[in-house]
Amino acid sequence: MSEVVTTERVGAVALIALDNPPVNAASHALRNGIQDAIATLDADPEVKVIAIYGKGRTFIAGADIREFGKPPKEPHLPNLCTQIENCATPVISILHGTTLGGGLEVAQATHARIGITGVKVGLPEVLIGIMPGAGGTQRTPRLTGVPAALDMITSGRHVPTEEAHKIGLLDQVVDLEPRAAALSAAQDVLDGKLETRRTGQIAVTPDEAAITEWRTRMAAKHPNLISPLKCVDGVAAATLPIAEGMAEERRLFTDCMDSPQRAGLIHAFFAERAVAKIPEATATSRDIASIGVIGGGTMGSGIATAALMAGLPVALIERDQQAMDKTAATITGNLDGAVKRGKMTAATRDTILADRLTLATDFATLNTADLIIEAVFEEMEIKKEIFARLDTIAKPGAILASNTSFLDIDEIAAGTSRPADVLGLHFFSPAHIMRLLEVVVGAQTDPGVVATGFALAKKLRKVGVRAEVCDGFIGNRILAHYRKVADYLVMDGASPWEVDSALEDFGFAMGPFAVSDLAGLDIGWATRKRLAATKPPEERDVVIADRICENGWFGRKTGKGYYVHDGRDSSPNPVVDQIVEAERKAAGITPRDFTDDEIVNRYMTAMISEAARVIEDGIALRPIDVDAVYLFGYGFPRFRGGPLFYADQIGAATLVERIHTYAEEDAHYWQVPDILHQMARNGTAFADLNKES
Ligand code: 3H9
Repeated sequence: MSEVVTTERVGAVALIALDNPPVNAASHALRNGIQDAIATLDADPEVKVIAIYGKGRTFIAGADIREFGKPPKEPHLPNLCTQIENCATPVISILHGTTLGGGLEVAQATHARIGITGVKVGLPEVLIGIMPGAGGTQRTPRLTGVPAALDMITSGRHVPTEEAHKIGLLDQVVDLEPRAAALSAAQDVLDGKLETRRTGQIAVTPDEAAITEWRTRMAAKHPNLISPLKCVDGVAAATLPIAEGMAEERRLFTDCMDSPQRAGLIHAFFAERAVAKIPEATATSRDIASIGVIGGGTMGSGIATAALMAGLPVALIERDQQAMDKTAATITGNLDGAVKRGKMTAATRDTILADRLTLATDFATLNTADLIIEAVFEEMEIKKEIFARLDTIAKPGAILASNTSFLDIDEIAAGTSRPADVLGLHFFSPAHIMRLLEVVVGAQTDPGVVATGFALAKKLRKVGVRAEVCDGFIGNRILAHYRKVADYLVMDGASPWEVDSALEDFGFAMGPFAVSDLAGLDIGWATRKRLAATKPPEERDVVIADRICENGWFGRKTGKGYYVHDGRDSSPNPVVDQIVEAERKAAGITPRDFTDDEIVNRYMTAMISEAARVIEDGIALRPIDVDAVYLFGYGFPRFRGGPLFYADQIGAATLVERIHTYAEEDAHYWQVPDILHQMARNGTAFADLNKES
């Protein structure tokens, strides 16, 4: 008997129970166990119905993703599904939890599906760079029709119970425990009350118009991805007899599996989960039942909105009535947006605003808050003053957090009598939407406080990533370094729009100059002024952005920056060409051409170099943490897995070679990080460092 699959006989009914925690993934052991159980039970003349159900939190949540990329072991899932469908004895399945991917495909191959109230079903393969590969593209349209199948398979969305029943994926919905549901439904089959049928024998009504429409939609929505179109091709093959359609699905599925996009997207899936594995994970976290926020600007309002949406009461402190009114309007606007996006009802928004949000000017309002997040200007002196005041009013055990994006948390903590209760919680704008939360751990931060930061991230449905103290922590420190290379490329001959377009083709939603225009050029201008005195003399001077700012052009908010903005349309600002030309002339540079590959290679090599130093300095726990920061906070293309996953695709030796070549032009900027040298020498990769912890 298999350890993960057990069988049980109750009269003429045979039950197959799956027990492969945590999510009953269809691992080799599980597939083997089901294959043996079905073969044995089908051969037993006394068994009249077979019912498969899952123990634990879910029926099968899909193929075991950890097995991808390794040599596949028999029985393969599509063959197992065919074996189930062809079984002479009726087989039914009981679906609960999240029945996804290969799990739904197994269920579709059974002869009837019973959903337990609350079950969500879906085919999320497209989200990890593949497509359903065990009959999902063939059997779904047979059960739901072509348009519903295309919607599910190309979006990967989790379909709720009622809808799944309505579109034909579930035959019955019951409110029972899985084993009891299995026995009850099996009895219904015996009593002729539940019809069983082979899905593969159902005819599909062809719908060429839907196929064409989805092809166009997917090509427009995901220009860089291969799997969404493969999903459509798979569904298009469902009008073939089942065996032929399955063969076509296999061919398309293999193309996806062989693509580097699959590896990148699966790395991103695991990155989201790996970052929670921190040294403080076992520390006892503190209860957070109420939150205080200081400052109602864009960040403070966004943080308050995120907390309110997660069900937490928030007290927000502003300077005066006018500022409070502005904050109230911003938070209301944020919540209106959530209503528009279908994230909450208008009634919930009204309740939140009436019952959960308190606006005040008096710091004493925060004396009952469990966690207070300061979100004011990035000025050390102002922050210190606020923390000193908080120290006098916050209740014992309250956590004091700063939303600083680069300042020294230890210096802020040192100004209080309770440095162990202080940490950094660096949110990303807009804070109620962006998923990243850097949890910045100071030298004296209590492990329980760190664990609470991660618990908060989870409650806010964010991805918490542990960072140690340095200027800019993980994300902004790396950004401050590689962003310079975009300016160097422009000084040396590329135009800002060539740089943007090359990086957008690589997969970034926006290029660096378009991002600068969006963020506001005045922000970078102020930072450059602040850091001017600390700039090493060897560092190249690029003042193009300063010259643009001197015209009063700060990007989108002033209508002009690198681009001229007209509503949603942007076109290159011709004056920028003149500024660039003048600056090149002043620096004695003869411009040269850069190919898209050259632009991407320099930009990515710069990003990887600083990311490597962040690992070297212990600012991030592992390379996968840096990947998560970039995936969830900086718009890094998910299908590329993150900067250090991408670095491994290039290889340390090639990166070292590239840096040496670039250093011939600028030896100050282009220096090989020690860790990269070592990897090149030892033939190791960043992935090896992920395994070590
Ligand atoms: C597929 O089925 C292909 C077929 O069409 C064809 C094949 C031929 N495999 O997310 P959680 C781990 S492709 C291995 O924290 P939740 C996860 O890493 C697959 N491991 O819990 C974590 O491990 P750890 C299609 C998996 O309650 C632990 O389980 N299916 C898998 O927030 C708990 O996960 C999918 O893409 C897996 N398939 O969410 C579903 N799934 O504790 C992917 C999870 O060590 N999974 N783990 O960090 C999910 O969407 C969510 O995990 C789920 C649970 C909704 C199931």
